Parts: sequence; structure tokens; C-alpha cells
Amino acid sequence: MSVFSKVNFRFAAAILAFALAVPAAAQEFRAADTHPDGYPTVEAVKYMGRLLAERSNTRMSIRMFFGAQLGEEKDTIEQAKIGAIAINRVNLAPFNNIVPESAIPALPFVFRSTRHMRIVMDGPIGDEILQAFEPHGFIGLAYYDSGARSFYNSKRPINSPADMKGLKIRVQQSDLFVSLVQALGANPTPMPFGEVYTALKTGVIDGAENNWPSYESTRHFEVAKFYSLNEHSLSPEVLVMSKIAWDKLAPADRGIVRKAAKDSVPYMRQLWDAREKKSRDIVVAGGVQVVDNVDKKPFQDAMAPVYEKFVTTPKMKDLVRRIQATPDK
Ligand code: GTR
Repeated sequence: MSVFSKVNFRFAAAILAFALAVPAAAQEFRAADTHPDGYPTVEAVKYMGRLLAERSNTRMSIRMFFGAQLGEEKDTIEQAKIGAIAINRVNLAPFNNIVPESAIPALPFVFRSTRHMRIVMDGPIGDEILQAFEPHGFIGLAYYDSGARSFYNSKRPINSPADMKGLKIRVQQSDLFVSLVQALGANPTPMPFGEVYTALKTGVIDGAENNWPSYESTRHFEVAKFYSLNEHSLSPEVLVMSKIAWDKLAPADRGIVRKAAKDSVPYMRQLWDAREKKSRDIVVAGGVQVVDNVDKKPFQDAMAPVYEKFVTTPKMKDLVRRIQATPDK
């Protein structure tokens, strides 16, 4: 062996020893959320970040970009797809047009109660739907609660679908929600979350639909004072990781990420339950006219065309059947 190759060999061996001794580079995952700091989803992802740091000896952590700093939900989904955002917390609705199975838990009245939703989404059906994200470039990590979505508007109290006639209602960027609002005789306008306040205020739209905390945190209740608790959808939130970021992780680290995400769920639910009450109090004190004795039956009856249009494959039909057959006790 020449002097040169001996030197090269020693050099390579030294580099290899160094690489084995030095722990993998620290990873800071960029996470996006449309909600402001302090909102339960934002706090839950921060909590997940703390768990990650603790359990990976600070090798993994999360940097939270809240308040739509990285864009509206549709944009953050596109960025997560190309790996520019590692972790994304969005509602299931903006995924409906991308991952067909994500429409199932967003379907109107598919769950009988929050308890039913939690049991289904925490079990094998929820996991099956999380797995459906992977072929589309996302790893489904966990679901968070999102309460019940109900209609609010600036024109009149809504007691029945007849009261919806002709109202211009903002919906998330989901064909399922477009069809849901159409089935009730109103005019759906898909629009990013961040544009809704101004659109309500200027009369571009008459109303929208959301849960108590979002209705409150966005101040929509100040410009659309009729809130009718028809509770048409319990569509949960979803936490996904970009498959590009995921594929770069060692198998053990993937396990840590998955577990930290799941472990943030009970924490989120605790914050959620408290926030729902607090938001309700703020909104009621703000002078909103709440219709809380809405007869849900006529709303439910109007939903047949929505199911026909979106529950098309045998797999989807089976998911709906299994959800309905899941007891909520
Ligand atoms: C909220 C949800 C957000 C967003 C928003 C919307 O309930 O938490 O992620 O989807 O609704 O209506 O755009």
C-alpha cells in the first residue's frame, strides 16, 4: 500500500468514527396553524414539541408558526406536500378534495355526539383514515377536537332550512361543504378563513359556519350576530407531517413523533372543553342572538344528496356504516 492510500484510509476511518460518535443533527420542524397563539390547537402542537424535545434529548423540536403566518390552510397543505412545512394542523375540510376518505368524518350528522366522534376517531376507523393520507404525500398523525360547526349570519335567526334560502354563506375550501350548503338552499362561497371577517363586514357574504371558539376568536360574532346551533358537522382537526420530512427520519424518531402527537390529544381536549365554554360566554356577552333549540331533523333530512355525491366507493360506504354502528357508550 502506498503512503498516499494509507493516509486516505486513515482519513476515511477517522471520518467514519466521528460520524458514528456524533449524534444526528438537531431537527427543528416548522409547524403551521391558522389560529392565533393561545388557541387550543396551537397550544397542543407546542406541547407536542415539548414532548419531542424531552424524548429525543433535544434532537427534535417544533417551531410553531401560528396565526396563518405561513399562509391559509390550502397553501400550508401545498407547502407541506413539498416539504417546506414539516407539521401542519388544519381542519379535515381543506383535505376533502385531496384525500377522499377525509370527507367521511366531515360528513353532516355522521356522528351522534362529541363522545361518539372521539370513540370513532380514537379507534381503528380513525387510524384507517389517517393512513389514507400517505399516498397523497402526508403522514396522518392525530386528530384534535373541533366541536360542532353551526351557521351564523348577519340577516336573521335560522330555525329551519327554509330560513337559509338565498343566504350567501362562506364555506371552507371543500366541495363537500359547498354541496352541504347548496342542499339547504343557500349560496355557498368557498373562501380562506382569514378573509371571512372583512367579507362579513362589507356584506360580500351574509354568514359562515363554525364552532364557538372560532366564531369568537375571529370576532365574526361582532359582524354576524345570529348563531343557530344546528350543529351540522363535527369535522375534527387533523395533524399531519409532510411525507418528505417523515422519510428523512430514522425509524425510532418516527415512533417518537407519532407518540408525541397522540399524547398531545388529551391535553388538547382539556384545553378545548374549557375554551368552548369561555368562548360561548364571550359571544353571549357580546350580544349575539343564539338559537339553541334548532330542530336538527329537517337539516339532517336535506343531506341525502350530499351522502350520494361523496360516499361513492364501497370503502367509503363501509366506513360510514361502521361509524354509524359504533356505539357511543
Ligand atoms: C376552524 C378550524 C380551522 C379552519 C376554520 C375555517 O374551526 O379550526 O382549522 O378550518 O375552521 O373555517 O376555515
